Amino acid sequence: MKLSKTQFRKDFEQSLTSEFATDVAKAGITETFAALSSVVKQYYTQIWQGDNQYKDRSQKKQTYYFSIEFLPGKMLKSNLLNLGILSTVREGLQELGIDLEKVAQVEPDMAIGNGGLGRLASCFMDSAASTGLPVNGNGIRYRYGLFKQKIIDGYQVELPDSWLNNVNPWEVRRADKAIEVTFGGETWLEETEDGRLIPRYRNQERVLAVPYDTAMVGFENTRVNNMCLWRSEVPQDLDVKFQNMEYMRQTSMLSAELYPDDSNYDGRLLRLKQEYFFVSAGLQRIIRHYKSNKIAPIAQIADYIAVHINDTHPALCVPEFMRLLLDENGLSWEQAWDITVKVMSYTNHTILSEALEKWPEEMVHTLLPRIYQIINEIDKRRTDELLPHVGAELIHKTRIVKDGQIHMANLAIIGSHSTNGVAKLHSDILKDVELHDFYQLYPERFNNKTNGIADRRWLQISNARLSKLLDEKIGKSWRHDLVKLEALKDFREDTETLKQLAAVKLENKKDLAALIKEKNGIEVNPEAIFDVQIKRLHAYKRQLLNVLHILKLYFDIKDQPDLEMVPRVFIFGAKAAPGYHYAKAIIKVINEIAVMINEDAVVKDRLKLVFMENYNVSLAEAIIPAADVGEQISLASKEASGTSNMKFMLNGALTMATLDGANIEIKEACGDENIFIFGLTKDEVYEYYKNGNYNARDIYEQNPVVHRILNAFIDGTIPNITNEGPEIFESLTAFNDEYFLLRDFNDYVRAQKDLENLYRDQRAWAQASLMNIATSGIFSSDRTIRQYAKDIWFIEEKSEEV
Ligand code: CJB
Repeated sequence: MKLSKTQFRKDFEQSLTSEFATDVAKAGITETFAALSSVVKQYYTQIWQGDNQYKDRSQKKQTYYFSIEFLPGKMLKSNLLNLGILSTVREGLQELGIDLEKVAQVEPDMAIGNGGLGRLASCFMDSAASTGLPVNGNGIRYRYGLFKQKIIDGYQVELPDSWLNNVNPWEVRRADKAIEVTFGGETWLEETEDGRLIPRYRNQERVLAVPYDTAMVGFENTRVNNMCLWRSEVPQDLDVKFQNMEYMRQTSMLSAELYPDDSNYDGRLLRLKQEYFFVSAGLQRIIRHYKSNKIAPIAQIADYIAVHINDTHPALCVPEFMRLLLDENGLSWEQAWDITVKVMSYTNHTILSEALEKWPEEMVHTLLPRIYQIINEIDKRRTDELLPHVGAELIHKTRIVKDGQIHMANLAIIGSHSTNGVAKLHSDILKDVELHDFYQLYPERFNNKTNGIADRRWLQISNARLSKLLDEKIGKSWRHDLVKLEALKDFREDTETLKQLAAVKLENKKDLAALIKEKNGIEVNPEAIFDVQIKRLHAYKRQLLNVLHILKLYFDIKDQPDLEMVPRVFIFGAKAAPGYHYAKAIIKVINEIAVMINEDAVVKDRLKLVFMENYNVSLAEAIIPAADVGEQISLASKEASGTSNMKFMLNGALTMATLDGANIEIKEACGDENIFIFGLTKDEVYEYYKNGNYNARDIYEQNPVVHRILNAFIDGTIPNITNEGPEIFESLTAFNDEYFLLRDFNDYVRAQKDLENLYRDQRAWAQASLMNIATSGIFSSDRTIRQYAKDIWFIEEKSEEV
């Protein structure tokens, strides 16, 4: 949009006056943020309304992305950038003596997601709007988002994230569009006069779902999509017999809290209720909109909408959509099923068995009686249909209802036309191993969509220095099409550019060093290698392997106090699920090792270990631009894709990686010489599984380096880990090291040595860094979302002329 500084200042000052009865001189920082965000919202509401009208008028097919998590982070700068007014507003505020960066800090992170899955959903929201694709989010407006992590005495302590305390400036409550969702009670089928069976209900629990819409503003275009988040409330006309505090409590609990488990199935009734709550409300709203717009008869709805099931959490979309078509719109089973499969598509994000959702039949039966009937009917009809053609064993293996449980992945695959993995390797594993039975039955449904990242946030906003340098070198076209970064390759031999790149990195490292000093009180040397592992704490991600290597370096120094090495700062950021004991033990151990190393005078500047508390999107934005190395060291086959790996690459960090997830595609893109690869391959891991011949204890006994490092966990070398030390020691020795850390240790040390050697050659390092940036274009989520649009959803981009 077009905006002059004068106009902006006028709008902003007016907002301070009219909304807060104050002025620039007197306004506090919270008021300043509120006034500014209110102005920004006014700027985009017209575009939003216009785009809504365009969507209604053009009646083009739209996608609804159902996700139980979103992780947008802060939105102020992102909205300013996408509206094309970031620098105007920055300068306008400057003239008023206000620092935009300080104001932006006030906004709480919108953290209604746990990690990669939620962040991907938000990258997709940004990319869909920015590419002009009509994709709308559908989720839950949790009152409390992901917990805030405090580190106290080295331990993780969880505090509530009451992000809505100061109201959320971006959302619009749409009370008029509230929808009722029902649970429990009894249901039976009654025959109508024309011979149809329709369900009757009694004693149901009624909940009101109120939508809160948030604009997803496209980058310098006229597209604004919607992220609809549902809040649970008590229906106003509730029967008096239900009007009690317990009912109120139960109802508000539905959207009270995000489950803090990442890649882990919890199995609690409230979670199942949450799943049905946002699925039912979302689908009802879609159908209501479709009908009120008189788009076409309901039987044609598959030509106008696509519904995406992001992981299995919204898999109830399948039976709920069936229910709405059958019971509320009078379609036949065959018609309804045909439409449902056409409308639905599903993404699998993990092969970890502990993440596979399986709900006890009894629970589903009691909570969702009609849905339970429909699921059973789907399962029965499919079995009957396949039986003449397929062996009973294959049918059994792929059944939705078996062993007293409802298998949600099976439901999502059977009830949709597309199942995709999130990186090539992961999609292959789905086809060949994890979902092979389904692949045999429905090969045409399986496809890959390698993840991507919203490069606007992860480069333009978070790394202004690098963005500016790129503009100077290759022009600005990369801002609209990330693949244009390829042009940077021409500067690979240009000493000036390499020096400038290194200078940008150094400045970013100085900023991060200042932040570390402020938050952790630790002085780090910006000339050291900044080696970073930031992600959820999970055994398969192997933060512990990184720790073992750090201990090796520490003992090397202790053994040879004059050892010459490139100084390193190891930086961690990670939250552990509150109930994940082992992960919390690792956090404690990292913090105790940090004290041990950072306070050891012998170490001097050579080694520093920093655990940054409360890792979230905003912290990632501060850390990634300053990283020299990104650690992506999961056991091969376990990390479906990873997305921080792409963010590091885009910001010129080199990757230390196993051949897992999207690391493989990163390696293919940047070239073998610009990445550090180590460890078992996926096939080697499977070979061990097959033969059962891995023996971690042997490695501990036979490798003196490993022996000494592991002993440090139990012999008092690392202080204050009386409980955690033995737990970790035993996981690696007595319990045979589930994620093969000891097997990969030597090769990891070797790769780390290679990395150090390359860093000694600053020119070669800068060249490798440049090649990473230049080849990162394919990891834009603009590319990913376009592939979903073309191959799965069959939706079109809005052309700007309309
Ligand atoms: N993932 O964040 C989650 N939570 C889950 O429950 C399952 C998977 C992650 O999804 C990301 C987005 O696809 C992947 O990049 C990541 O590998 C996966 O662990």
